[in-house]
Amino acid sequence: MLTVIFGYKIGVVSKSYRSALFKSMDIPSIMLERSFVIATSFIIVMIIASIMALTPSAFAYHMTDYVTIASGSSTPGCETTNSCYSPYKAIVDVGGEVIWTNTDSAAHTVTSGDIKGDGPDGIFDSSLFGPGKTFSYTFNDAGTYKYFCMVHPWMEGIVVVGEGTPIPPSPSPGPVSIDVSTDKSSYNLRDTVTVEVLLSGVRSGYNIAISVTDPFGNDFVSRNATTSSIGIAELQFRIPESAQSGTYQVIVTAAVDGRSYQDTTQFTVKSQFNVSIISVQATDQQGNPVSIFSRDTNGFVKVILSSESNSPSLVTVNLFDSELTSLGIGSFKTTLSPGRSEMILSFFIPNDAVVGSADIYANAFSDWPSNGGTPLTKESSSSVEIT
Ligand SMILES: [Cu+2]
Repeated sequence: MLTVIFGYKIGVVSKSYRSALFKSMDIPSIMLERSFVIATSFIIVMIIASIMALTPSAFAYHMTDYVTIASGSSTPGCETTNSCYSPYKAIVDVGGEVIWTNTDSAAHTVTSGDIKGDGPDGIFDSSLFGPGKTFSYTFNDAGTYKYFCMVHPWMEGIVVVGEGTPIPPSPSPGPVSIDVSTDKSSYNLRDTVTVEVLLSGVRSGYNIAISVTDPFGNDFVSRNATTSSIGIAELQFRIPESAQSGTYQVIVTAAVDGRSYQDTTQFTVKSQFNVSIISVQATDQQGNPVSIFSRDTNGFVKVILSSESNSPSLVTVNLFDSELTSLGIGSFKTTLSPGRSEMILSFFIPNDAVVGSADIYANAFSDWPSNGGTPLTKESSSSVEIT
């Protein structure tokens, strides 16, 4: 390798160092100048040989180009000298890669498109990348690509790929899709819900209908939001203290080119009642514990609950004989005040109740489940002997 280079480069080096590197295939090999000082040439050739050894792809130098995002480009001014992205024009062959390095102290984007025209064209987009970070993109289609910074719209640059100029084929827009998500899957009362919708495959400025229904299916939120330049629409709302706990449905819709697109998600709102059942017990009418209920008489069940706040509650007590036949259900709808609450419910024990051990189950709900109520606490149970 070294001898070949030595053989034809001696005379060339003195003419153009650069052309020797890039046009060496076309150089006639007879251009030797014997008058040239061999020793000097040898040193130069050795330098060239070592450069080539260090950069084996020297002939493919168009495959990568480097752009620096200039320090201070986050304030206007650099655009007057086309130096926000430096160099302003990057050049690569088809299949080549451009690597941008952010040397500024602010975050920037490298976003394809014409900021003075239609904005982002979707061919490439770094999204925000911070100081010291890089972004790279490989260009597989010849053309001249404009790009800019989404947050500093005075920052512009171009990439020329291959012979340049032919307008790059407009990117096949991806299939249109809509995706909705919430920032959390479960919220407490008074929390703020952030609904984010991504409409991909189209440009910005679409209206998204965002509808939220509560556990009863009633409309809770019904609004429109407009997609940003990156196709995102966002909506925030707060869950009022009076809101129903349970599962909320989020439905988003958008119309694109006469077709409608829809996505759904759901989140839960947790009750914060912090109700617990302390005890459930068979008692007499005054609430004194008993171990026996006699048939054909009234039995009483005392439930003691505790609550941390004023809590609309439905307390139910179910009584089953030893054959799991329901002997009745008692319920009590009230707003529990903070602290302990005690209630006594009565049951008439029918004549045909099965003698033996009967089970008592106590529960607390925010309302009847058929009205959208949800459990406030775990079920509690005890037993009583039926005679
Ligand atoms: Cu920027």
